[in-house]
Amino acid sequence: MGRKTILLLRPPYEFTQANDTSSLHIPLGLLYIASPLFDSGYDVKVIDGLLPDGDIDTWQAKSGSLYFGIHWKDIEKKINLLDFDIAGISAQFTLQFRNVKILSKLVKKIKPDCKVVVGGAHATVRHKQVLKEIPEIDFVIRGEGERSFLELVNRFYSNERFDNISGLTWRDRNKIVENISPSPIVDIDSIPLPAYDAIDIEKYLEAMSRFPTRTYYGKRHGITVITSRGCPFQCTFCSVHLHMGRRWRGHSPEYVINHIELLVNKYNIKYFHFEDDDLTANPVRFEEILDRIIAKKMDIWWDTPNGVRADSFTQEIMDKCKISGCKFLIFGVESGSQRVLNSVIKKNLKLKDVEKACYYAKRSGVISRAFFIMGLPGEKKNDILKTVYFMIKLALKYNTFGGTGFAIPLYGTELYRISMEKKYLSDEITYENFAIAYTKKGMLHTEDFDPDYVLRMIRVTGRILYYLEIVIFFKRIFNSPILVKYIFKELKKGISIKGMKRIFNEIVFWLPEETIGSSQ
Ligand code: B12
Ligand code: SF4
Repeated sequence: MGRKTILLLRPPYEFTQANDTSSLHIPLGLLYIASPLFDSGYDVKVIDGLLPDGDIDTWQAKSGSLYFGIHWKDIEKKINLLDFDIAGISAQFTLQFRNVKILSKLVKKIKPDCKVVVGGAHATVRHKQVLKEIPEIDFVIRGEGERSFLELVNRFYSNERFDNISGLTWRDRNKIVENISPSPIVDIDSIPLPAYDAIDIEKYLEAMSRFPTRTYYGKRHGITVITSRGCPFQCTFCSVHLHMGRRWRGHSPEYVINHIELLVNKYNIKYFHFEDDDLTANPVRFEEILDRIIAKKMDIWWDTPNGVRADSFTQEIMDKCKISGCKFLIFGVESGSQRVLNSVIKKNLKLKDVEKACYYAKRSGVISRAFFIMGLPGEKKNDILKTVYFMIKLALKYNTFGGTGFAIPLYGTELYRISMEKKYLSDEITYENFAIAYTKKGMLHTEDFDPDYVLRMIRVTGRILYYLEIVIFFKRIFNSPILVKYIFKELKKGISIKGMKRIFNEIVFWLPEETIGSSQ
């Protein structure tokens, strides 16, 4: 008997009225679950709907929806070529869940006897609803999938029952059965590295140079690397504990360095987005990772687009961030009101520590930014104003520019519970409303504010910060003949609007360190 093939899939990306930018990234969760399967003798095929195949990358489906990635009919052709009994689909985002539904139906239409398994952040939280709503889905795996998916596959092929696979919710004839909760994988170094060979990384890198990715102006293409899982904090708006747990588990520095070296040596990737839930939870481990990157002269770039806690930095660690190739740090600050941080969000973060971290960053020449949220139940207008002032202060004093998002009641969070109980939702949670809430206008109103007020405050803050950036731009140019020369050189080459934007960013955020200054 030949090797059994397990098919892993991710749907293409559906644009919404509110969200019209695509983002291309490798299907990391699927690569993690693929590794133990390969190690146990299965063959794994990945069909990633997000990776454009051929010339067409954006297309309109019959439903009228606009998509980025591979057309449904081409996904169908690809599935048709494979012989498999089990298909695993990633359901990471609530926003994209209706495409998981379409994909599950497509898989079952082509292969009615196969088993469809879904996993990921959204599926974990909505496991029972997912099975109720979509008869084509047979199993949901909650939480980390490396062990339970392999267990499920093994049992399927040896005709065993699924009763005691932890973290599994499944259809036992007509009943939906919820097995015991998954326990987090404690020794995470025992998890094999993601099976990068299951995809054509070259193709991703090539496509990334044509489409927006998180890498700054395309000099090096970055990919996500996760060095730890879980977060012990209890921020009310956050959902990561629901699938990654509150118990923090870090890979050893050896494991992390091996991982990075594999990506550098085998795939020539030299830019890494560390997107852990809590990268710096153990500052000693974090510092050791930086020490090793420096000692090995790895010549990599890295950043933290997902946000890091500001209270775990010292000047020494910050200097090491700079030397080891940090391109920018984003601090998850959320509010400029200490009251909100303490008793509304429960973030357990002090604003004075945020300022310290921004100060260290400025002194070390590390670009720093910050995430903020507005429109949280319990926040007063006065708190929102404090956030605006704090954002301006960070920009002026430390060159730390903040971005603000609306409070989003993700399923399963404390914020969701409060919003439902107190009827703070302005709109039903539908696909479109969720998408709008991410980018256009929040969906929460309380006794203290409505979505219009929050939108106004976010816009005003954005505008103030925008003008501050322009001021910084000219201040830097006037203070630096090197920059004037640099701009002239670029202009001589004949520069496009895109190129001008790039130079603007370089000057405000990146170049050259000596103009950043080091006094408070
Ligand atoms: C990196 C990241 C991104 C990156 C890239 C994603 C990627 N590479 O896959 C980008 C920038 C694209 C992104 C965008 C967004 N993100 Co994001 N992102 C993350 C982040 C920080 C890490 C994801 C990751 O790579 N984890 C590492 C792997 C190992 O974990 P994993 O993918 O969860 O996979 C494991 C399990 O879930 C499971 N599993 C996963 N798939 C499958 C499939 C099967 C069959 C099985 C059995 C198991 C299984 O097994 C895997 C191994 O253990 C997570 C936070 C988190 N902790 O998950 C948020 C997270 C997934 N994002 C989130 C959100 C909300 C967004 C945005 C909507 C944000 C925004 N403001 O626009 C957008 C949505 C984009 C879209 N497509 O619509 C939420 C999702 C919550 C939800 N219910 O929707 C998360 C959980 C963070 C949060 N706020 O709580 N994100
Ligand atoms: S610190 Fe970050 S990951 Fe941890 S609970 Fe708060 S928002 Fe979530």
